[in-house]
Amino acid sequence: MKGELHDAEVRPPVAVLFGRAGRTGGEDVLDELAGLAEAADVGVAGRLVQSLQRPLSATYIGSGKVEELRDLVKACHAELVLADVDLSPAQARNLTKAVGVRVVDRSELIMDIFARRARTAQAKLQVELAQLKYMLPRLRGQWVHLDRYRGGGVGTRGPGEKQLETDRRLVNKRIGDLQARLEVYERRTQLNLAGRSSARKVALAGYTNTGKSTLFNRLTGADRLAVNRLFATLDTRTRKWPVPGCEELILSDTVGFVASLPHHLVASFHATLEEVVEADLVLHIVDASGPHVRESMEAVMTTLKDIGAADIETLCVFNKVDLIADTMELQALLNAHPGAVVISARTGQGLEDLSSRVAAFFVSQTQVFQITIPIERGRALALAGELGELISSDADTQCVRVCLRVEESRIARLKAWAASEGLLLEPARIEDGAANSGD
Ligand SMILES: Nc1nc2c(ncn2[C@@H]2O[C@H](COP(=O)(O)OP(=O)(O)OP(=O)(O)O)[C@@H](O)[C@H]2O)c(=O)[nH]1
Ligand SMILES: [Mg+2]
Repeated sequence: MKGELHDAEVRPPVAVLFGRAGRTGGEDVLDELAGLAEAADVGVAGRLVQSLQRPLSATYIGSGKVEELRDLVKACHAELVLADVDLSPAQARNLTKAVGVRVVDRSELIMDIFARRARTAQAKLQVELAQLKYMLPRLRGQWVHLDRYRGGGVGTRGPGEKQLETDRRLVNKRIGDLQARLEVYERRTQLNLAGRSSARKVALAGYTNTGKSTLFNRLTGADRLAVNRLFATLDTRTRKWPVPGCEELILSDTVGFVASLPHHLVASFHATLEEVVEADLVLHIVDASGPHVRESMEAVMTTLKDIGAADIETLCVFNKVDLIADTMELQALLNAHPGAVVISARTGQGLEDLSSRVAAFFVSQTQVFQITIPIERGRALALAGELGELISSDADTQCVRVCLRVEESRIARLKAWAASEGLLLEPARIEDGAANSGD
């Protein structure tokens, strides 16, 4: 089974977009869904929004609205409905029956896009796993899902009744299979991360299309795909990022987030997102020129929490400032996020500032110590150098005094070692005063 759903012989289907009205009640609440539709190669023929207090358990929307939706679908000759909500299996089934064309919910659409974009073997397996888990409770009478899954595009092909034969048991077996294969990748990722334990790890995270890959390319000299479309990146890439004053720093570019990212998808992409979870510092890249800055930032925070990265130090980075004409708007953003850095990955504006902020962060995570080592203890001297970065040394006829910059995570080890060797270890200040409080 493959994740790639594109079929050259099938012309792109057209859809009616449906969603719940936001506070303004305008159709612009569907703009993001339209972007997602475009990413899935689906044309948009019409839009319908409804203000709805509480969804109905049977059809999500009331019978009057169902009729309106059906009429709009007919009038636009639409072949499917894309709903900007998550539907229960029963709701999707009932709505599909009532409207007369397939009703695809937000989760399914996002998984479809991921399936199209997945290029690496791991990403393909991850998407397939998410799709199967999503499909499992929907198998009953849901030949359309199987059909789509088998390569029919988003609701473009006729049903294949015999696909009903694919039953729970087979799907479950396949899920087990995929999980086993993905575990191999997971172990590999763990090994890679362990092997890089001495390097400082910075991860780019943020809403889709905010410029993470563009920034990654600029900072590391890579040539990742960076294009104006949703979910351009689905795998993780890591490269050295040369930052003055910061030894061995590696940067990861990874998959973008979106509001209500399907739960199964987040779970499946666990290994890919591991780079974020394992990072020492997350750069939260925000498209400051976008229309819904606050909402998308919240969605990113939620996802970071979901993947267990909520406690990682995060630096907010407002990108695409070259597109902002209204300085008041930018100022308002900065007032709301005082520590943020303002950049343009396109023009390069602010990148030096970003580097120095990152370097300063890592310096703040270290302390400087002075160790006094008797001159004849050459081996101890060499070992000290392995526990931290040597800043200076000063010798007389008896002793060598070395100043070491030590990461917080290694301080306990350094102290234990010095005690066991009977060496004098003291907090130190360094001349330029940049690093250490000395207490
Ligand atoms: N004007 C402007 N455009 C930018 C800037 N940074 C990125 N872009 C554009 O924004 C679009 C998305 O850029 P990407 O780097 O692919 O975004 P991404 O965050 O990696 O997207 P995903 O991989 O989909 O999550 C591309 O068309 C970029 O050229 C910027 O600073 N200014
Ligand atoms: Mg990208």
